[in-house]
Amino acid sequence: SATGNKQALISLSDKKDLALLGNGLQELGYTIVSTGGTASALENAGVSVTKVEQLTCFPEMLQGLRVQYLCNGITPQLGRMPKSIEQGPRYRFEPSELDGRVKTLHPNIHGGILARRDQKHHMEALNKHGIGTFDVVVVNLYPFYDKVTSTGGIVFDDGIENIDIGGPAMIRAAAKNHKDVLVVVDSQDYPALLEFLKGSQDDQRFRRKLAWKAFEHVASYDSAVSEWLWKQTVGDKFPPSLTVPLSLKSSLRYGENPHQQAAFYVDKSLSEVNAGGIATAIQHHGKEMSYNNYLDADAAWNCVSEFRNPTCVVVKHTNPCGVASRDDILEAYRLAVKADPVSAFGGIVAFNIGVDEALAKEIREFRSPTDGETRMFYEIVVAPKYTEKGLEILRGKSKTLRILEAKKNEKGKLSLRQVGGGWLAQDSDDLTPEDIQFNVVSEKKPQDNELCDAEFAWLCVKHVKSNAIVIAKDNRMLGMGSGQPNRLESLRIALRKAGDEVKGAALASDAFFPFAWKDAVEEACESGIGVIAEPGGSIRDGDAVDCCNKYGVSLLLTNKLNPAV
Ligand code: 93A
Repeated sequence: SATGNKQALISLSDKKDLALLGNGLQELGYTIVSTGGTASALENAGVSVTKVEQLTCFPEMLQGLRVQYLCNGITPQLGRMPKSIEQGPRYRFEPSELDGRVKTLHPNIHGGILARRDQKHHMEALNKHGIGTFDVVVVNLYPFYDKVTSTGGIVFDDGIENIDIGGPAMIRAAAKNHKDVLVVVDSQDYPALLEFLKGSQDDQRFRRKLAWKAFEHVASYDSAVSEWLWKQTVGDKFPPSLTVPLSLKSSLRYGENPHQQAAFYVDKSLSEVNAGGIATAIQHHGKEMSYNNYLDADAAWNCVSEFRNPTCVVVKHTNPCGVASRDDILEAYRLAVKADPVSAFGGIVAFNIGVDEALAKEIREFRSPTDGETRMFYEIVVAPKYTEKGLEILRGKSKTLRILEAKKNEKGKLSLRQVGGGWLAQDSDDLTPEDIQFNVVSEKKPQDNELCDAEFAWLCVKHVKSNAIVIAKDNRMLGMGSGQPNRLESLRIALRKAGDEVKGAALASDAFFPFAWKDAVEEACESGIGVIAEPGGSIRDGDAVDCCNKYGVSLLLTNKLNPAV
């Protein structure tokens, strides 16, 4: 640098661990250059700073004056300042959070980042203009994603103001010149950075990895901006913009089969505040998660999250094979396993409430209902939380048992599926029982408890692979049939599993009964099913109604039909 000191450029919106970084760099003899807010925060932490303005000989400029509107005196909203307004009960000024669109966009900054240290004429140019080099650049960006997804949303102008321009420019410049400039965008990398600077060895791999991460940070930022702008253009209408920002979470040992390589990517939304779902689950114990483990855990977590009452779901090969809701979660757990103890063995157990000592003991001790002797064995337990004691007991169950703590999935996420050469996209299926109006089309009207059973079976069948049939009663699954190429076969499997308990139970089917209606609906009625719930929409619906009338069975149609039918 001009002073001969090593220089670090720091400009951060998220000031987490800034004191650690600033003090660490200062101790190592770095001169620290910073933008307004970061400089103040550093000074407060006792670090001496040079302001960018001192280098650029320009004030940070093009400030956005902002104002807080008090609409109806209650709802505060942020926006640009309307012309000629007085501060008063309706409008209150807010100190500007974003100081200036042009702060670091200057040759004295970018020259110092981009100059090639091995090019004589580059260094001569810097000397001529009195520009010092930067060895370290630490930047994170305006919290665009948090702002535009914050509850209530934000006004358009505020979204625009939150698009960071100078930050990405510095990150890109430093990442391009990573051979000589260390670029850091994640506070988790501060300790590694300081360690590296303390050492005497250079390591281009370390630098490249930081540069890779930097470009990834900027790319997902730009995706978030472009998606938001697309939404501002078309509203929430389909099709959405598909620049889903993904980041590598981990390499997996193998894929679906041992000869396939595999990795796991997370839907990265720059903020992890709301991020839920299996991708962000914390693993407290057990063997490394495999590709199939993730699929199964996801299926179990998605299904159990549907229910409001304390519920246990057991999944095997991505299908729920046992589901039960009870006030007493211990009982729910036992009933869920009992639905199909053979499949439950080696399966995934998910709860929608916390696992405490009593539940953990039950999971540890419960013996297979098949022989009454063997302790049940599971691959994974998933729950929203665990007590200390609960965790300790589960850890003691087996070394391998994967214990996951998951947060609820975000609603309204896109569901994507790969096909050869492309991707299919659809809205996620977020319908709740309240969204569904069962339409009674049979002579027999269902009793309240039958209606509850039908709703329960309906929530389960959504998570069973098609062709899907679920039989349920008294808030528990009695049997299910899945994945058969014909519905009748799925029905027979479900009936067989339900056994004698089928009398008066509810049956849900994930699609209408087509031509085989006679066999399927008739077999269900003959077996003693009390109520059938299905989407309807077959040209033979009338036949299904007649059949149910003949047996005195209630038939409910959800009428969630393809608009083209
Ligand atoms: O407004 S900008 O697009 N223009 C700039 O020149 C600029 N320089 C840094 N945004 C700019 N920044 C951003 O300011 C950084 O990316 C960082 O997120 C933030 C830090 O501001 P402060 O230090 O004032 O809190």
